[in-house]
Amino acid sequence: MLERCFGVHLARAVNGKIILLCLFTVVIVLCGTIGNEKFGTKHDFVELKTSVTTATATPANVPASNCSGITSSSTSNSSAAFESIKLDIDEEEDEVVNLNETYSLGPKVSDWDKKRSKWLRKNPDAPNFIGPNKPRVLLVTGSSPKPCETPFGDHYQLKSIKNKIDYCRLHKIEIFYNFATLDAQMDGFWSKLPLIRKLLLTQPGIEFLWWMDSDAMFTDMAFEIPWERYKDHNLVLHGWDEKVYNEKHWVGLNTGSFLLRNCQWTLDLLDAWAAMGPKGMTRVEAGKVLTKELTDRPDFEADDQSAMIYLLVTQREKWGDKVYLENAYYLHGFWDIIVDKYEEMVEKYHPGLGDDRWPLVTHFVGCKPCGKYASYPMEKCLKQMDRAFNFGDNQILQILGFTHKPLDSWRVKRIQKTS
Ligand SMILES: [Mn+2]
Repeated sequence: MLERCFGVHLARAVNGKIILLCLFTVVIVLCGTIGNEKFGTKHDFVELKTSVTTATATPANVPASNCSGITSSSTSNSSAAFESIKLDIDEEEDEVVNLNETYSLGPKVSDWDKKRSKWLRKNPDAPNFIGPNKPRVLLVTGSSPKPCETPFGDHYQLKSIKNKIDYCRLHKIEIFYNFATLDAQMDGFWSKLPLIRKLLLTQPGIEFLWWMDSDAMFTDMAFEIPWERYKDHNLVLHGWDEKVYNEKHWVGLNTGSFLLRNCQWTLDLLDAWAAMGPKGMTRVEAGKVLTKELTDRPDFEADDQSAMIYLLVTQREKWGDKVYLENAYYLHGFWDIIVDKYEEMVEKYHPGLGDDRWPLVTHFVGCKPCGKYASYPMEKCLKQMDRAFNFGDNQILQILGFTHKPLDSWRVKRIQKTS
């Protein structure tokens, strides 16, 4: 087919390029992501170690899945497939990385607290607290600028954002949905860093920024974050002190859903965190350090979660005081230990608990409905994502007098009045 379009010679050259690119991408994809981020409460940890070791085939993570651009060397000859490859070639040419430059997230900002206070004084109509112990919060999430590689992927992205809109409306949280790659050097799971920094600097009225992966969904619509608990902290992640500081375990905390305070400390942290992010040699070499230093980490390029653990372990005096590792509820909850229990939860408990009885967040680590590689079978992922969505959505539909029943069904039924 290519021959017909371009002539044999050109087609061969293009084919060669494509094959090289595909091979390169397959290596990146395979190395690149492996089942990152996991776990729920402490008692789940041992049980989960097994799934970590088996979940090692793919890009697990996050937002703009830029690493998932090309699929595999067995890509078909269809014109759609060719189009997508062509797009990637164009991008590849644009992204020239200069390894001699020292990477920076942006111009150094050193007086943010002062500037921000001044701004807040000048803008009393946009206060950083909207009630007692109720900070103004911006939830940030996003997905790849390109259409999903699977025909149903975009539908699941839509479900995911609908789910977040519902939670945020109920809890007076603002939302920012990102489609753009702001910094070509910080792609894949690193793309959230430049984005977060920009948003903090352009929205001084925001007190907390809540990052949430597109593969995470709210499953407790009633649970309110215990903001008061974090009044002396600037970063809140799901995790365990012991797992991070003592064991240096690579899934001792999770970066799929976390809270950041808008202040100078956070800008400094982002700078330190970003050091292992720039793609190319930096990220590859940093990955080797992380695998060597962290417990049970598979060998792949540096990821944001491992880098955060490494930063906390190596510079605990500098950052540790302001970091809260939360495990009293599921700021992030690993889906595989949650999804089979939804029916039992409905029987025994009620929304508003946020923990393993009624998880705040169900995070589909290792599922990639938008890409073609995942650590888990696609069918299982989609079924369970539907169930998680419907479990959360039932708490919204109930207000209207409807419910998804059974949980697997997109259909709704009227709730029968028993009284
Ligand atoms: Mn994720």
